[in-house]
Formats: sequence, structure tokens, C-alpha cells
Amino acid sequence: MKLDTENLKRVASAIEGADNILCVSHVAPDGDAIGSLLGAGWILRSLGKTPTLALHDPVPEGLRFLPGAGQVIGPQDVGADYDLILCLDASSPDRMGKVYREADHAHIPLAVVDHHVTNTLFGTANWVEPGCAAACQMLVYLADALAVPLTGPLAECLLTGTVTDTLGFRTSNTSADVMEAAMRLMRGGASLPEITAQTLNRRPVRELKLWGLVLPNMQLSDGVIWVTASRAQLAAVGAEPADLRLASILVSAVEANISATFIERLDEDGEQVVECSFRAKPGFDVSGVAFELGGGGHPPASGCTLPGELEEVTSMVVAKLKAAHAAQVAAGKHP
Ligand SMILES: [Mn+2]
Repeated sequence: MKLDTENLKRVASAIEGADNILCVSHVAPDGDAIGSLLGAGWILRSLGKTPTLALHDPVPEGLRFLPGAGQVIGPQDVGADYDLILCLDASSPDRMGKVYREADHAHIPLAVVDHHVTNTLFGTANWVEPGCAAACQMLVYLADALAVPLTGPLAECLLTGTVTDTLGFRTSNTSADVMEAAMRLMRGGASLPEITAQTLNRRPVRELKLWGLVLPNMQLSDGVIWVTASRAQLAAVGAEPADLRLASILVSAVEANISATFIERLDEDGEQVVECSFRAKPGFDVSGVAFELGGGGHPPASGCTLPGELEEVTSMVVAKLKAAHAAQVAAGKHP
């Protein structure tokens, strides 16, 4: 793989020239957000730097097994005095949530390390590798550039994000380079079976109960398969929006090339919003629809959050997904 070495070096030298470094990843953090955030912390510590790790949301229960997870602070504890802000796995500034405060932080150099093709290049240094399957894969190369060995807690954190973002090395962007990075992390002591068991193969019963509630209303039309989950359904089984991790399972349907889930929730201002998650089979691309709707992501997996009623948002978005699907079929690369 050809890396953007110029911007990799730019980020590496920004790190070398800083001491107090605020590391941040995205709201509603997933395994790659947490893995890259904690991994960055371990890289900086082994360089003798002083990292502060911050997230808008708490570390999800299923990722608290990772070394260093207990040191992540919330937005209320983020100060204003840092030499550098290192932003991981976030495609736009709003993805940092309330950790990033324009008034306090705009004058601080901001290094962006991300693999989303939809990244808006909002940093003072931007290293974006859409060819990488995970931000954690990029941190393998960053560690190399900074001569930090891929061992111990660092290896465990970076393998976790690589495993979760590739759904266990199954997404269409799982390249030989991904496998090579993962292999080096395993050689450094990270356990693939243990990480897989802790992340992909682990879910609370409330999640399975929620599937039972929403799957009877699953719909399939024109190559797109989708489900909706109302706030009442979530409440009935005591589930959070993050519990409905069904999009990746739905896209396994033989009859579909694109899947979507639509989850109703209230945002922080009490307004009703719908969280939309999309998946695509290899050869199909859902990132365009997500980006058009103000979200982001990757060709095989993307999403957005929209204001409005569940039914009206669902029908508007499904129409866009169907149109994208038809256009991609017409482009002729598909059977
Ligand atoms: Mn990621």
C-alpha cells in the first residue's frame, strides 16, 4: 500500500515537538475509536510525552477491558492548555463533540489521523488514509515512524480497533496490508481470539431481545433491506440505541446488497433524531448517501443522524439508498 508519507511525517513531527497532548476520538465511540485513542496514549507515553485522553461519551462497557480505558476523561475535565490536539478516527470537527471547544482550542495545532474517505481535512496537519481499514492500522505505521515497538498494551489496543472495524477481517477493505499489520500486533503479544471474544462475539441479552422486537418488521425492496427501532421498542427491553447492531447482519441477506437500520432517540437538547447505519456488500458503496445526509463513513459501512420522525426519515433515506443501489447496478460492475 502506498501511504501518504508526507502527511504521516507531518503528524509525527508535530508529536515529536509537543509534550502536553490532548488525544480525542469521536462521539458514540466504537472499537476503532477507543483502540486508536488508547493506542495513541500508549505511543505517547513510550515517547515520554504527557497525553490526556478525552471523549465526549463514556467508554462503552464492552471496551473497558482495554488497558488504559480507565484514564479517559469526559468533556467537563478537558482543559485549554495543550501543545497539540491529536484527533483520531473522526471525519469532521463536530465528531469530537464537546471535547473540542473552539474558544479554547482553535489556537492549538490540530493533527488529524483518520481513514474515512469523507474526512473534511479540518486539522492543521491532516493524515488521511482511506486505503486503511482502521485508524488503528494507521497507528501501526505512526508507531513505526516514531520508532515505538508494537508490543504489550499498545498492540492489544491497536488490534482491537483493527478487528472491530473489519468485523473480524471480513469487510471489503480487508487487504493484505491489514493482515500484515494485524500479524505484527499478534507477534507483539496481542491475542486475536481473546479480542474477538471480547468484542464481536459478545452482546447483552437486551440486544438479542431487541432483535426479536424489530426483525418481524424487516423490509426488503430493490436490493435494500432495513429495520426500524422506535424509542418504545428500545424502552420495552431496556436497550440503548447503540445496542441495535443489526446492519452488518442484515447485509448478509442473499437478496440484498445494501442494509440499513433506523433508530429513534432523543438528542441532548431533547429533540427527536433518527440514527441511520448503512452497510454494503463488496462492490457497493453507502458512503455517498451518508455524506450527502451530513454523516460519513466508508464504502462498506457508514451512517448519519437526522432530525425528524422515524417513519418519515426512514422512507426518505430508503429512497436514496434504493436510488444509489440502482445507479451502482446500472454502472455495470455487478451481477
Ligand atoms: Mn475507524
